[in-house]
Amino acid sequence: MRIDVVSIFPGYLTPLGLSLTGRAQEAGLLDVHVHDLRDWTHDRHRTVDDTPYGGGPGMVMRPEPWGEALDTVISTGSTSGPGSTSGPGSISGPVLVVPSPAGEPFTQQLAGALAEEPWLVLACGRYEGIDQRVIENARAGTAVRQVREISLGDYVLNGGEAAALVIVEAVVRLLPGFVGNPESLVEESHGSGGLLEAPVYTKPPTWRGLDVPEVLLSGDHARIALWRREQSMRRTAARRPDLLHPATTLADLSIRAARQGDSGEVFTLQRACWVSEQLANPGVEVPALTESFDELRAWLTTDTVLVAHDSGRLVGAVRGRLRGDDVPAAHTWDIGRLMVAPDLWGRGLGRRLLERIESAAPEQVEQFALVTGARSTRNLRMYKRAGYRLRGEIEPGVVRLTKRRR
Ligand code: 6GU
Repeated sequence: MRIDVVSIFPGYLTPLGLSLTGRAQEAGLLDVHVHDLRDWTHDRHRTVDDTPYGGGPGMVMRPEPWGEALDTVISTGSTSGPGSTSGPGSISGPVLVVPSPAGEPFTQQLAGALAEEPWLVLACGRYEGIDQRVIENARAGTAVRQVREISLGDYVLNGGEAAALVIVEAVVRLLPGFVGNPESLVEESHGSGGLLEAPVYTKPPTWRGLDVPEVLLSGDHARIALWRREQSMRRTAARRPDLLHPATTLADLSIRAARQGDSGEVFTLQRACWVSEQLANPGVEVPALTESFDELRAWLTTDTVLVAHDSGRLVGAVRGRLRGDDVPAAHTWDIGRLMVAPDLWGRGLGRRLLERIESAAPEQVEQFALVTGARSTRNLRMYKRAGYRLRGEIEPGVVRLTKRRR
């Protein structure tokens, strides 16, 4: 693999000659070239930055030195490095990596993808960043295969150099033939398992009064594997619960008419949703919490009920009907039991279900009506945004809202 790094602090990248990356270079697996961006300036002060258009703090890196630097680095690498030895018909040119706090998250998966590339060019920005046209221009042309703006995490560094060191180290250790024991790659945190590693110990068995866990000295490999698995789960649950329950993107969302077989899940979801409703509205009777399973099954099949699924899980539901305790006439569509799994609140699913149940109303319907707790502020905000107007209290702590059908 060839790696070019462009920076105004080339000295910052000297560690690339040490340790793992140093050995990879000696082994001929890696060919690193560090360039000083100021070599492509033409004024006496070797200026690389200027004030931002539109105002604001800090300085922005000017596009001209970057454009010239990348042109030269890429054309030189194409005629001398492994980039030029890539087989006929393969797409040549490097992947341009731009470390930036505004980039896509750097993950083990992305490191693995970059490790498959024959050539990376890293452009280290300083100050507030590089003029965006440098990235746009690289994306628009054919000199680079791909441009990836990459962030290490949710914090701000002063420049891309430290990030470039991190990215190079994570990538280079994945190069084929690099780590002596390939198994040590598979087992690692964020490797295939997706869990944090169990704690590790070595000799002596007792140190400052602390013993190595007995199981690790037992020689019982099945027990050891089980113990490590359990430790991994505990650590992950405590420190990185997000790894156990990856955020649902709602990318796989589907909404359909409810069936009798959905009643168990709707019943459970309803309990989960209306507990917080009850807590927000003390003293108000919440029928959705007290009704029996049989009562739910009754309306699930007679009324118009829609259910939302994401990745096979029931995550939302809503009910529409023409009769209702507070519905004055048959031209009113009574909407109720709008529920969304609490871990998915704030992603617009309630609004989508509301729109779907509105359009499911029969033709004669002229207005939509619903009720909610007077103190259910998130519900009220959502209904108001959706065009509903408050019609007053129908009983203490319970308000009615309506909206004309358009
Ligand atoms: Cl890649 N660059 C900078 N400047 N700050 C960062 C970062 C990168 N990742 C997190 N913070």
